[in-house]
Amino acid sequence: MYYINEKTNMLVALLAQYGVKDVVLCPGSRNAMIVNNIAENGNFRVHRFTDERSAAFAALGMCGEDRQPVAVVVTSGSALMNCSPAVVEAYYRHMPLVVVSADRPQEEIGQNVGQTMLQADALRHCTRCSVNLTDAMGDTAYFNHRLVCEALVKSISPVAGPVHINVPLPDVSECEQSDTAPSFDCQPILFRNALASGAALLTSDFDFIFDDARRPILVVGQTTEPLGRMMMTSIRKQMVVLSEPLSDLTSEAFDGIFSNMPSELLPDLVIYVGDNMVCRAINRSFASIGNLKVWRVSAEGDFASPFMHLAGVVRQTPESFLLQLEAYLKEKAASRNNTMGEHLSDTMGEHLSDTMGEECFDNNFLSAWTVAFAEERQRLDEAIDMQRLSAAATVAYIHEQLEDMEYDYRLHYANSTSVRLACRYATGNYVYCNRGVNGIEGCVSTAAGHSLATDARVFCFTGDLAFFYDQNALWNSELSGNLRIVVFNDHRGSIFDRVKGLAASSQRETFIAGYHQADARGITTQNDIGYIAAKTIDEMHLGVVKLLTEETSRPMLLEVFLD
Ligand SMILES: Cc1ncc(C[n+]2csc(CCOP(=O)(O)OP(=O)(O)O)c2C)c(N)n1
Repeated sequence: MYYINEKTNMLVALLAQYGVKDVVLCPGSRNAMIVNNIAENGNFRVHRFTDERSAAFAALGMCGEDRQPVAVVVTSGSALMNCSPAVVEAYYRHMPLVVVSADRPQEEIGQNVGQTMLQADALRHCTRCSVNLTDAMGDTAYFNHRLVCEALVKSISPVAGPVHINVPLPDVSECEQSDTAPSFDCQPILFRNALASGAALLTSDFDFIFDDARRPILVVGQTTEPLGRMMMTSIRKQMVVLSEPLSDLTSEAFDGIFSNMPSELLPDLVIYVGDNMVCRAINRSFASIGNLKVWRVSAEGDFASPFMHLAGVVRQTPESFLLQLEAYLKEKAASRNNTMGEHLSDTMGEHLSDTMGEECFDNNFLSAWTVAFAEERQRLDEAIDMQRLSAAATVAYIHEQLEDMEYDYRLHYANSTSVRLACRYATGNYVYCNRGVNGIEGCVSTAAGHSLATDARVFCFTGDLAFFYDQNALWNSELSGNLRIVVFNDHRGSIFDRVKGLAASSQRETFIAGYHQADARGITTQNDIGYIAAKTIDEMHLGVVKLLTEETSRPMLLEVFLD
């Protein structure tokens, strides 16, 4: 007899798929479903121990034989804590001990229900990974699957050690039973530690990642420094790249493409490197693709995919991975070129090698995206009326003027509308932004700090709320003339004008968008900062030229009034 419980079935399937052979089972009713289904499964060597402390040490002893993960399954309450001496020992001995604890549903914790305690993360100081599955299944199936995969992978890589999987479960009496073994269709998330010495990716690894993908997309999130321009240009010739100026000097604006995404632009494989993306629409759009595979590349080997569908993780730095990817794509294009080259004239051959990605993958995919990028560029450029004062016109005008400046500069864009404008109109540049958690509180201070660390001019573009929030950035006599700030003052957080679902709220302007009547003049006077106000398009043009060209010993600020 088997219990039919999705979390249990998924856990048991993944334990087997990740090669767990030995499991130590401890008595209890909350863990009975897991214990029963593992014992019935036939893929495991099962062992009985009543004392959980002893059980966990026994599992540790089994790990010692070949340093493969061994699981111990305990019930809820103090049973888990009894595993802790063995877990601490395993931590300092780098042994892959997998502790699986059954738990009560969250609403019963701390309610004086018997055999309950706060089990989630109870062992976090002495585990390599500690995960707490959610109570719900359905929509959260992907989430639970990712957590179990992550824990099992981290029991052996990059450094072996104990992990804890806490599994809230219903009462066993509420669970359906069946005589047929549950079949649970789930694949393990693969992990490749390409940062380990001598573990660089091989052609065969890339073949494996690309598998039979026809419509691959490389998504590049924020990076700490700009990626090599030549490398990115070369990759773009072979495959579609979605990136932003927060990582890539060759980025193409793409946000708008997602507002009405045609199905022929949807990928079947996403390779995701870097950190957060500014564009949010991409997450929802890709998450909804049924047969998508996502490969994550990061130096930490994190299991992060805002697009879900995680199929594999490569632990590698973005720059090294991309260099290897570039070489792989070139090699792939060249080998195809060689086979076809015999039948082609030289000129044709050259042309072909430039666009070989189209041949390697789906014929039309790269060209469809090239057209989409071009149309989006045209749409964005046409959307700006350069004769009417707006934040977009100001950003576009500044970037036009900056091209003529001979000095070195750095660009900081604050969170909210400003950084979105950067993704549209600052392409070709590298943009700094506090995108780690998207806070508006320190954007000006970060730019001010940067200006103290470089002789280059540091430009900071910010909305009014982010600016007034962080006005103390300017309360500093050390700042000098290389800091130049542009404040877009529309007297509110105007990003909320565009949030669907807020339009009907009569509290939107006052409480949600933080309406105010302040301007920056007083702050600049108090802090000895040069001040320029622009209320018309002509004033903006003059102000920008002054901001870009005037030599001063103290920072300057241009405030563009937009309402
Ligand atoms: C510390 C912090 N508090 C609140 C928020 C939520 N938030 C996001 S955007 C925004 C409004 C920003 O307004 P503004 O700086 O004027 O930019 P705009 O979009 O109007 O150009 C707020 C309050 C946040 N991101 N960070």
